Amino acid sequence: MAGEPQDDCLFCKIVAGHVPATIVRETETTVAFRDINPQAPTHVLVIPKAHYADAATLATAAPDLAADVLRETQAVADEDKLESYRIVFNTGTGAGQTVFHAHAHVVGGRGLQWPPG
Ligand code: D5M
Repeated sequence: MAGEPQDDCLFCKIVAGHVPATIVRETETTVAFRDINPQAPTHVLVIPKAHYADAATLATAAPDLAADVLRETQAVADEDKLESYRIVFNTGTGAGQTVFHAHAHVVGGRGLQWPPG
């Protein structure tokens, strides 16, 4: 069911504390942790604690929670004192989504090219 923890979801396991992560921020509804394969000096993932497969599902089913995630991306950028940064929601395998629990990548701390690959 949407929002319920999924036994086979890596990020639900991080939320539950069953898989370790370098957590940088936590709120009642969200967790932010460092990406295991960082693409920039700051590369943090912000996730809702509740399970939604991707950003589109999250935004439709739980818009207030989607807003919480966005607010936390800002907080991460502020904490790392990023003047410029990128927020990415890979959505679908063709766009590079590999973990099907909605997550925002906060990427910064170096110059970023546009368009992305
Ligand atoms: O992003 C999924 C991201 O999740 C990818 O950048 C690697 C990261 N990842 C995978 N496993 C872990 C753990 N255990 N800790 C932290 N980060 C992790 P996507 O947009 O789905 O490709």
